[in-house]
Amino acid sequence: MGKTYTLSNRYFEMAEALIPGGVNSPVRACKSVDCDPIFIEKAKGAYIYDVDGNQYIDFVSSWGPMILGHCHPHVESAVKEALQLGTSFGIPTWNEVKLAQMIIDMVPGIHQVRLVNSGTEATMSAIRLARAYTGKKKILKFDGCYHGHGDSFLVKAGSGLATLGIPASPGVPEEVTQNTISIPFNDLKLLKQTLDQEEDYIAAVIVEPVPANMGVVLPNEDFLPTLRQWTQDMGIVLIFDEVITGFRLSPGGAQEYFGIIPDLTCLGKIIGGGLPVGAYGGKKEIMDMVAPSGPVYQAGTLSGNPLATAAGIATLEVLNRPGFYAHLEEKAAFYEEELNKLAAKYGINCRIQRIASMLTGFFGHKSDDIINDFTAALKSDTAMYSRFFRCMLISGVYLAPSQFEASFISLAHTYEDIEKTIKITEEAFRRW
Ligand code: KE4
Repeated sequence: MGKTYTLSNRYFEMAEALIPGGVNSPVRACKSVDCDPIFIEKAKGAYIYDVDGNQYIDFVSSWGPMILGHCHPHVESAVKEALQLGTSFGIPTWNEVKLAQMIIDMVPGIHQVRLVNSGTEATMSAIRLARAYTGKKKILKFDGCYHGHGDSFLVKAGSGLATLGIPASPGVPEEVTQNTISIPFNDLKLLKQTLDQEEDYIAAVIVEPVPANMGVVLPNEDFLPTLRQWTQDMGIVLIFDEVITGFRLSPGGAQEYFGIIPDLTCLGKIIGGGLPVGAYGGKKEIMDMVAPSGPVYQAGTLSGNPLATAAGIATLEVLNRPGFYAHLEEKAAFYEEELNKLAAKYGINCRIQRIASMLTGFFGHKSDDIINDFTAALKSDTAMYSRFFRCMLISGVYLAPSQFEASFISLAHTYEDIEKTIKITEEAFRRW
C-alpha cells in the first residue's frame, strides 16, 4: 500500500505559519529534494516512524549523533535516572567532570575541555580563543566546510548553505567576513601561498579533517600532515572541527584515525548522545585563557546540562566497548560495496566516498571520479539525487535530504537492514 503523508502535510502547513520555513533548521525543509518534510513521531534502533505511521530505515541519525541508534537502552536508562534528580541547576555537577575526563581520555589533542550546547558554540568559541591566544584576527577555512552558523564561518560554507545555494549569508557584516579567508580543500599549493602571504594576520586555520558538509570528501594523504606542520611552524592555531568526525571515525576521532594532533578540537553531535552537547578543548596553555581562569569570555546557561551529560557519558561508555568501531566499519564497507555493484549493474553514475561509518553517493559522477573539493562536489547532479531521495523515501528508507551531506551507519543497523536498503535501491535503479 502506498504511503500517505496526511498528518505530516497538515503539521507542515501549520508549522510554516509559525516557524520560518516551517523548520527549526533549514536543511530539514527538504527544499533541495523537492518535497515537504515528514514529521517524526518516534524512533527505535535504526528505524524512525512518521506521524502517519510510515516506517523508515534511518541513515541520517539526526545528522550524526545517533551512532548507537535511537533509544539505546543504556542511554535511555541514564537519562531517565538523571531526570529523577532534576533537569538543570546552573551549578556544577559531577557528570560534567566525568564527561570531561572521558573526552580527555579519548581525544588525544584535548587536555582541557569546556562543554557548550552545540557545535556552533564550540567553533565560535574556539576561534575567539585562537584570536585571543595569538593576538591575530584572521581565520582560514576551506570552501565547502561547514562550522555552524557563527558569523565568521558563513563564507562559502557547506551543509545548509550549499544545499540552498547560498554563497554566504546576508546580515553578516563585511567587517567580519573580511577576516575570513576561504580556499579550496586539499589545495596545498594555494594553502602555502595564502599562509606565506597572511602569516602575520592568521590566528587560526579551522578544518573539518574529513569534510562531510559538501558530502564526504577525503583529505589527500599529505594534506593534514602538511597543514599541521605549516601551522606549527608559523604559530598559527590549528583547529579540528570534529563535530561530525569526533567519536565517529574512532574513539579519538579523526586526530586519532590519522595521527595528526590539532591545537584545539571542536566536538558536538555524538558527544551528547542525541541531547544538546558541544565542546571545545585542546592544549592547556590555550584553554587556560578561557574565563574564568583567563580573560576570554564564553558562557552558557545550559552548558553541561545534567540530562545531556548523562546521555553523553552513556553513549561514550558504549563506544568504548571492544570491537565497536570494527563492527560499524564492516557494515559500512558492505553497504558501500553493494551500492557500487548496483550502480555498475544499472549504469548509474554515482561516486561513493566513505570513511569509517559515514558515506556519500555523489550522483552524476563516474564511480572512479575522486571528488576532493567543493568545486567537484558542486558538479554533482542534484536533480538526480533529489529523485533518488524521493524514491527511497516512499520505499521506506530515509537518506539525507541533500546531496551535500552524509549517510551514517549506526550500531543499530543490522545486515538485514542494509540488505533491505540495497534491495530498495536496486528497485529504484531498475526503474530509473
Ligand atoms: P550545530 O550547531 O548544528 O550543533 O553544529 C554545527 C556544525 C559544526 N561543525 C560541523 C562539522 C557540522 O557538521 C555542524 C552541523 N552539521 C549540520 C549537518 N551537516 C547540522 C544539521 C543542521 O544544520 O540542521
